[in-house]
Parts: sequence; C-alpha cells; structure tokens
Amino acid sequence: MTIRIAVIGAGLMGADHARIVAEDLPGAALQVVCDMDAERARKVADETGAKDVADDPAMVISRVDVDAVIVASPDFTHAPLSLACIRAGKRVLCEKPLSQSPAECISVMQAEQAAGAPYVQLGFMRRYDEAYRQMKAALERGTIGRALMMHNFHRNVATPAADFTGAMAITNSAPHEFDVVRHVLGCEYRAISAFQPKRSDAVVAPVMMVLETDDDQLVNIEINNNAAYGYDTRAELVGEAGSIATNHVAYTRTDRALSTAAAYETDWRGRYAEAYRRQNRAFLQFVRTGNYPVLAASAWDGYATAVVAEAGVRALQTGQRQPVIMVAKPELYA
Ligand code: ISE
Repeated sequence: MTIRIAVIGAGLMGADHARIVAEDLPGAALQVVCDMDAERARKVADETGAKDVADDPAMVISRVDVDAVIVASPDFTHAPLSLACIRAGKRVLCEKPLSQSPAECISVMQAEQAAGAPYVQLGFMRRYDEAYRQMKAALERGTIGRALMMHNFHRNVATPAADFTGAMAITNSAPHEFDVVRHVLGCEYRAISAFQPKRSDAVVAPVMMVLETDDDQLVNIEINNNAAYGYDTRAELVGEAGSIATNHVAYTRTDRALSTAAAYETDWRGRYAEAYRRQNRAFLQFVRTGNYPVLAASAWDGYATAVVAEAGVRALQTGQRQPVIMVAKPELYA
C-alpha cells in the first residue's frame, strides 16, 4: 500500500523532506505540500511532483487522502500541529524542536498517552548517522570501557539570522547534541553550565556548555554558529579503556601543491543527508506497521531536550550552574 504523505512547511527543511519523500522513499507518495506562502508551496510541489498544494495545515491533516504528515513549518507550530495529527490518528515526523516549552511538550505526551500509543517521531536525525551509530555500538560492545566524558563540537558557517543570540545557539542548535548524547550514553542530565567568550566583532560568539549526567559523566558542547570555515560537527566519546571519535565526513580529498584538502559541507543537509534518508525511511515503516522505530526520538526526548535547553539558557544568563529537573518518564516511553 502506498503511504500518502503531506509535508507542512515549504522552507529549507520542508523542501528537503519533500524531495526525500519524492525521490528516496519507495512506497511513499508526496500527496500535498502545504505552506502559507502559496508561491513557495507551488515551487516545491513543481520541483518534487507533489500531487497537490495547500495553505491550511489543519485541513491537510484531516484530508482522507493523507495517511501521514511531516511537519517542517516554523518551530512554534510544531507542538500544535503534532497535537492535531495525534487527534486525527495520523503519525507525524516533526522537525526539531517539538517545542522550546517543556510544558507544551508535556501536553503532546499527555495526548499520546490518552491515545494509547506514540504518534510523534521527532526529527533528531543524528541518531541515524553512521558515525554516531558506530559510536553507540562500540560503547555497548565494551570497546572503550565505561563512558567518562563526551566532547562535542557543532559549528555552522554563519548564523541563520542576523538577530541570532547565544540563547538561540542553545535552543536551536544544541538540541541535536543534547539528544544524541542522551541517545549514545543512555543518560539524562543532572546539571548544566554555560559560558561565552568575547568576539572582536558584532556576530554572536560561540557558547560552551558543560553538562553533568545522571551517571556522573561529563559532557561538553561547543556551539559556534559563526565558525566561517564550514559546517563541522564532531564528537569524541572517552571511556575508561579508550576513546572513539567521529571522523570528518567527505567523499573526496584533493592533493596538490604539497597539500591535501577535504571540503566541508555548507550546512547540515549535506553532512546528514544519509541520516535524513534513514530517519524518513524509519518513519515510513512506523506509519506502515505501527511499530515505533527503535532509534527514533519520541515526544519524551523532545521534552528532555526542551528542559535542558531551558536550563542552559538560564545558566548562560545567570553565569550559574543550573539543575536539570524533569518529570517522571511516562510508562508509554519506557
Ligand atoms: C538547524 O536548525 C539544525 O537543525 C541543524 O541540524 C543544526 O546543525 C543547525 O545548527 C541549526 O541551526
């Protein structure tokens, strides 16, 4: 049976998801591209061969010819649209974040608990990245002994918006590390501290965070949204018997004039292209079988990242170490 998918949001990520559904998801059909900007929706639909365009997300979610939904609209719409999908009985792949409000994430979890099943798969695609998959597998095999620390760099070429702030580095970019570290270590966080160096220019400076896990491990995360040289994310997991690090990902290396070079991607869509494909294929299986994907991030994971991001912003603003305090994990997400 072909799974008919609607993509809500025709911006950067919506266009990317529409293309993945149209080109890389055998068994799926791109049924609708929905955006408030009709011209933008039509452009993505024409490029991907979508069957229809629309500008009303609620109507799209309720359509009988839509079996599942991918939400890639602005962040503040993610939780409300996920709630609408749950109420319509339709599974949804929701781009991160589920919400920057822990309370709003709790409302999504409450709706799934009332429905008796998870409906939301969250777009933390790094769980599907081969480097992080191998890192987690090595830890679980005992290759490096018990995990002690995890170092994380997350560097963008330039901030996506002129008004980008240090707090936004924590709420917009860092959730990927907050989630993938929890996924690799199987931990929750106990506390977070956050600092910023001073740049000599007017662009937002990097944010450096130190997190303490509930198993007495240390995690540091550097978010640098103005690294300039390329899109570069790295991680190194240090254990009691060794360490394992992600490698720079490039398909080619150029050797000339006594030097060698491997190019960086311009942004995350290139570096994590395969991870998005794997994530979206897992979502298609989820819709087809009803079995929640083993690697997927749930509404609980969205809540966990929202709580630590909120504490991280407080830590940056106060200069004080902040506790990370969460509600008990509902049985549905055990
Ligand atoms: C962006 O929103 C993403 O989700 C990317 O994966 C991340 O690398 C980037 O820093 C964020 O701004």
